[in-house]
Amino acid sequence: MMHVKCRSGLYPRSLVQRFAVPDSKVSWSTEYKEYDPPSHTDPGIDGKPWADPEIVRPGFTPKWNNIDGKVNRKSYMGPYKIVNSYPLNPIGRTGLQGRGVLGRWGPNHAADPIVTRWKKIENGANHNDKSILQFVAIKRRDTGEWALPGGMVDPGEKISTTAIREFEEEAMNSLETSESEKEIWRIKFKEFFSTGIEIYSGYVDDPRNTDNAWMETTAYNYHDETGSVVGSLQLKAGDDAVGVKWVDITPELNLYASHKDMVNAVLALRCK
Ligand code: RP5
Repeated sequence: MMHVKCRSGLYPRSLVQRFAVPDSKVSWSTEYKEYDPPSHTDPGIDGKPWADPEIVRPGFTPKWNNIDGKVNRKSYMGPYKIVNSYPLNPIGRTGLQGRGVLGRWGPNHAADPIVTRWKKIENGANHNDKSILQFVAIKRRDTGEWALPGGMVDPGEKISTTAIREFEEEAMNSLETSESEKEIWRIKFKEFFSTGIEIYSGYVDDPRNTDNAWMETTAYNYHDETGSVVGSLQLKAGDDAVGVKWVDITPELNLYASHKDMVNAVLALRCK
């Protein structure tokens, strides 16, 4: 995987321009004497409970490449290097130092649910068209792009729990749903969400990545073969999502970060 979306233009939520890194200079093993990226850490993350302090802060002794209390500082990409006290992006240069808007130095772990069904053909017979696989996409509030309804793993949280929680928050608006309604969902979807298949685990080409902080995810596929479980669900955008819909998986699809690669992996699994 090469940096594409985390190597171009202005850094999100800022006026900071990334240092332009050509394809041939992304790898740290390629010498690049002129490399002089700006440093940026969004002031908005300062003091947030989900964010690390500055690296040089007395008393901050992160256990790099380890499980650090409830924070997982291990990378799926193998051991990352620490250079001058700072973790180094395992894929290479991004044109920006610091943490940007990410909370953790080093890997920031997320989980992504890829909920799929066959497209419904409503011609009276109401059957499924098994040549077209659909997945639930949300429209992100920050970039306006369509994306998987994923989110950050809470400290100590089981990753598959994050994937399901995020689906409920972003695609079903669980944060504004009554407890009694949620209890009905839990019974209805318990079995469905226990059948997830891990599709991907690793680095994400996320526009928020920097040389010292980056996104990693585990993506799970939950497939509704008959379309009768979540396939018939009323979707409702919530939390950080401003839209939600079933989307056909086609070659033209354009998604946030490297989500298209994960969706394509599900397509390959289901359409073989
Ligand atoms: C992506 O950012 C992950 O794949 C996941 O979809 C998402 C998590 O960040 P937030 O949606 O919580 O901002 O890299």
